[in-house]
Parts: sequence; structure tokens; C-alpha cells
Amino acid sequence: MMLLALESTLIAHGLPYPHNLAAARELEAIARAHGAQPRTIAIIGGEIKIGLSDAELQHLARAQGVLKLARRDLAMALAQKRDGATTVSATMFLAHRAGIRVFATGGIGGVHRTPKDEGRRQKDENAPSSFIPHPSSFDVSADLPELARTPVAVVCAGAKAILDLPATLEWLETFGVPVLGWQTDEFPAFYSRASGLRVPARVESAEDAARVIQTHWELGMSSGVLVCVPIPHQDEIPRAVIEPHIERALREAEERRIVGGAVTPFVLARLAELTQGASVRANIALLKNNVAVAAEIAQALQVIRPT
Ligand code: PSU
Ligand code: MN
Repeated sequence: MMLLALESTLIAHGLPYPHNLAAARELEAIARAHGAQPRTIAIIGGEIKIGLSDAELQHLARAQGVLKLARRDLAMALAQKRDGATTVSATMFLAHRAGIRVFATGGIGGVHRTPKDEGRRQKDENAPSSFIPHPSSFDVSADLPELARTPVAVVCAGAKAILDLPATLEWLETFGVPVLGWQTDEFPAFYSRASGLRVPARVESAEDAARVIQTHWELGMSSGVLVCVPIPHQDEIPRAVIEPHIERALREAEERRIVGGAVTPFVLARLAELTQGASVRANIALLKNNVAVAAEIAQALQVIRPT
């Protein structure tokens, strides 16, 4: 059976209700229409769920207090019988454990931007030095080390545009994660097709992608592979349009001292407000497109290496 993993953080923390629930259902339907069995992954009541019922999807989409779980949070959520939505890192870990090789998401996490303006840096009267540490200068998503250690192919629209994209791409290079451009030479920028950054390799088809993925694992590599699919032309928000909103949302996060796992959900929610829903529409459009491509890749992989 051809399985496709889907994550749940984008449902619980990435998209507003009720769009999140509609999108979660639609993504599963698109996977099925493309010949794959969707398995949305989450922790419910301290149990690992590889595939959710509609009632469970509704719960994640609506409930307050659903945790956002990265790799490091899994043991806590299980032992303490919590409800949690899994990010890319936790979803990759659980998908691999369940024998699933392909996973579709929106945009991966990555290296966060550091404010250019030192004047905006957190002022701490008691700091012994004038070099004041800033939390964002060390905010690197757990998605990146997961890609470096877990052999799952992740289909995404690049890394989220709120991040430092050049640094994210450098990180993936350093840690040996293949980055494939789906019918593109550019690393897509989530809401926008272009980033001005080149990907190391381009693939034209699902068969093309599956051959690289299969060869990577045949070499004994234990890392994942990133397949980057640009948002469809008709759905994109040009970089010049979205960038001022991103800068504003990041500045607000900074001013409110939002740190850690709360940063990405805050910034995405602010972008939804600042763009009057356009960012949400683009996010959902790219997700749907990614699921369709991922299902094709899962199928092609199944042909060359049946499970
Ligand atoms: N893709 C989306 N929306 C999201 C995410 C991905 O279209 O909300 C989530 C993923 O779960 C990803 C997480 O792992 O954002 C990154 O969070 P952080 O920056 O805290 O690592
Ligand atoms: Mn982070």
C-alpha cells in the first residue's frame, strides 16, 4: 500500500480555523485522488496516531491547548498523555518509524533571521558584556537536523519565507541533505516561486525524483531528501508584496519577545491578518499542490523499490 505522511502542526498551529479543518480534509482527499493513502500524524491522549479519524482532525483543528511537538517533545507528550500536533521533525521521525517514506508539508522550518539592527536587540541591564545574546540568532528549526538524520523524502514549497533562506540552504548543504527543485532551478520561497537562490539539482518528473531518492538511500545515506515544489503561478504572492508584511510581523514578534516554538505560529497568524487572508490562501494552495506531487513521487518510488 502506498502511504503518504502528512503533518498536523499546520492544522493546529499554522492555519486559522475553519480553513485548517477544510484544508486537512482536502489534503487527504487529494492524496487519495492521486493513488496514495494519507496518514496524518499526531499524538492524541498520549497515543501515536499514524492516520487520523475525522473526529480527531476536528479536535486538532478546534481544540485549544494542543501542543506543538518537535522531536524533543515526543516522549513528554506520550508519557504525560497529552494531545499534540507534530511538526516536520516529529512527523518525519514517526513516519520513518511507521515505514512511510514520503511526506508532504507546506514549508519546512529553517534558520530564523537575525535582526540587522543591533538597537533592536534585547536590552539587559545586567548583561556583563555589550555583546547581548539574541534568541533569534540561535533559532534553528528542529526540522533541519531531522532532515539530516531521518531517511524520509519531504515534499515542500521550500522553507517558509519568514526565515533566512540562504542560511537554511547552507545548513542543508553542510549536513548533506539533497535539495531537489521540482521543474525549477530555484529554491522556492514558499509564498513566492522565486528566491534568487539556486538548488543543487533539478528534477522534471516523479520518476526523476524517485530515482535520486532511491539512489541516495541505496548508498546507505541515512538522511532525508528535500523536494522543493514552487507554489503554482496563479496562487503566488510576489516576493515584493509579501516581504514588507513579513518584516513587520517579525519585528512585532521581536518586540513582544516571542521566542522558541511560538515564533512561527505568531508570524503566520500575523501575516494572515496583514494580508487579509491572502497568505492563508497561498499556503493552502501550495499545500494541495505539494500533496499531489508527493503522491506521485510515492507511487514512482513504489515502482522502483516496492515496500
Ligand atoms: N508548513 C506550513 N505551515 C506550518 C508548518 C509547515 O505550511 O505551520 C509548520 C511545520 O510543522 C514546521 C513548523 O515543522 O511549521 C516549523 O516550526 P519551527 O519554526 O518552530 O521549527
Ligand atoms: Mn525555532
